[in-house]
Amino acid sequence: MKNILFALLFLTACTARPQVLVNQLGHYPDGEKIAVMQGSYTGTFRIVDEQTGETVYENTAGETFASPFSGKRLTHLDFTPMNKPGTYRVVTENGASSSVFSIDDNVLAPLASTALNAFFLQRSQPGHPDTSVMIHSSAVSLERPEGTVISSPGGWYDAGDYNKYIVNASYTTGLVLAGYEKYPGYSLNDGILEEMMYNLQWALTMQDPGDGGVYHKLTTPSFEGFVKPEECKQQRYVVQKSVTATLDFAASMGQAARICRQFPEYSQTADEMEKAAEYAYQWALNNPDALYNQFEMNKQFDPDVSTGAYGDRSARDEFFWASCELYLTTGEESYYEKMMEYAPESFTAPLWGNVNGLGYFALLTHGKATETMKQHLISFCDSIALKAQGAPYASSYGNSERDFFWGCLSESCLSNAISLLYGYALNGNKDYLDQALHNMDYLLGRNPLGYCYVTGVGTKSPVNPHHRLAATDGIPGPLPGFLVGGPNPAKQDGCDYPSDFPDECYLDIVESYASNEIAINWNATLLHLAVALDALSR
Ligand code: 9MR
Ligand code: 9MR
Repeated sequence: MKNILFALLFLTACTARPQVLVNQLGHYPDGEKIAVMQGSYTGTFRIVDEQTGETVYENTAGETFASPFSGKRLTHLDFTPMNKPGTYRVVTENGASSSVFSIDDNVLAPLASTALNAFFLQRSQPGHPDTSVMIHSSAVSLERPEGTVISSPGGWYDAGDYNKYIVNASYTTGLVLAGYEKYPGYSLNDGILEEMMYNLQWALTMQDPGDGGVYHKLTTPSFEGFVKPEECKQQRYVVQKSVTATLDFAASMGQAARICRQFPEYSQTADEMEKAAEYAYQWALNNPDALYNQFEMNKQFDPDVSTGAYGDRSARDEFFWASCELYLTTGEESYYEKMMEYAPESFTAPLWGNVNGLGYFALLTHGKATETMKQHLISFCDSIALKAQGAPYASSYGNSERDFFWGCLSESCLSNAISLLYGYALNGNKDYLDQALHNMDYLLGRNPLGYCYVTGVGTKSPVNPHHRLAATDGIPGPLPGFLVGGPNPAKQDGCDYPSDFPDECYLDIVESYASNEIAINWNATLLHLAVALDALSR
């Protein structure tokens, strides 16, 4: 009894103690290294070697800041000069301590590997052969009347659900292969290309051979329950050809064709992809207004479809991205003209619903960006870098309410970081690289909840993501290597969140699809950024 009491007292003491928040993977030897201690603190801190127990670095605490949301105080502990490889912990005079982390030349390499492997794990399963998929009434053509059965096997599931969506899939392969082209020779590149090709092969089956248009998605009418793939019973359909899906397809196929062209064993595939891309682009030119609007579609066609919409109100950015990729692949003037016609007014970090950034990336990598486009990117990077000043969690991300929404960790935190690295390649401003690393630090643990938001990575990471594959595989715990959506004050899932602060609206329960789902596009940003930082920091 006495022992139990003591243990209880000890536990209470532990939980009451302030935490030192760190990137739970760690840092590159030459990078900036900042830990964030909860509370105001003016004492000293030490870096303790986990193996020997020796203190290898000591310094006094830095500045204290306040969270713009909760008002909580946070103190920076900067140990940038400590650059000896090893495993360490941050310990303060008053007994606070961090989790263990590394300083290592390859510190993000395992993250890149696990993020890539996640795509393999996300491949559609034998329970979904997709060899008898029906043409939905919204997708009929002369050669393919309603109820025609087509085969569309393979590819990854989109996310926590089992459907396959062209807009998001094309964005995903496009962003990952942008990294492939930008960091040639990276150790994982062969595996990356192979995995992206796996999904692109599926995407090819989503093109209507009769006219070049691309079905928006392959889906059940409504989401399946949390059941295993082989227990799913609903008919699967391909739904309405849309201009956004068709252009995203054209862009990513055009890009993949260019990459495949370098390998003799892929030369036939390259031909096939280039042809498919140009055919799709032609369809888009003839159907510029075929936007996907699920609500309107359901008024006209049956059965109603209520799964992920990936809808859009404009295809300008898709026209831009596709024109960029096809110009680079074919060299044809007509694509150049369209690219200039659709060139945006400013740079925005890429996300599934706005793919302008992918056009910039392609042009930059191939030395074809205009001076205006370069200026757009640099002003974007400068505006991001500015946000890091006085940031409580020492990152440009996470200081504004607008930073928190469905999928924000990918679509803001990581997408901004990736964009900063294109800026870094352009003008060599080291602050951009530092800020990209700081966003990664935020993602991997230096944040209000102390979560490392990637499954299977770090000391405290999500274990109950909204992920049907993981939840029904009979094995406790998540599948590894997946980034979750992250804090989202909109709480569309109606779950009972313990906090209303935007940066704390995160819940590690299966039901929380608005904060704890996984998705291929989110993993694309994780993989691209991990590869980029690893390639640049060695
Ligand atoms: O599981 C679905 C997830 O993949 C979607 O992102 C989310 C929003 O569209 O919807 C989830 O499905 C939920 C449905 O929308 C409402 N009923 C509960 C479902 C989750 O079990
Ligand atoms: O990532 C999508 C996010 O931007 C939207 O706000 C959200 C609601 O429409 O849908 C997200 O995408 C989901 C898709 O619709 C269905 N599969 C799961 C995706 C991730 O939650």
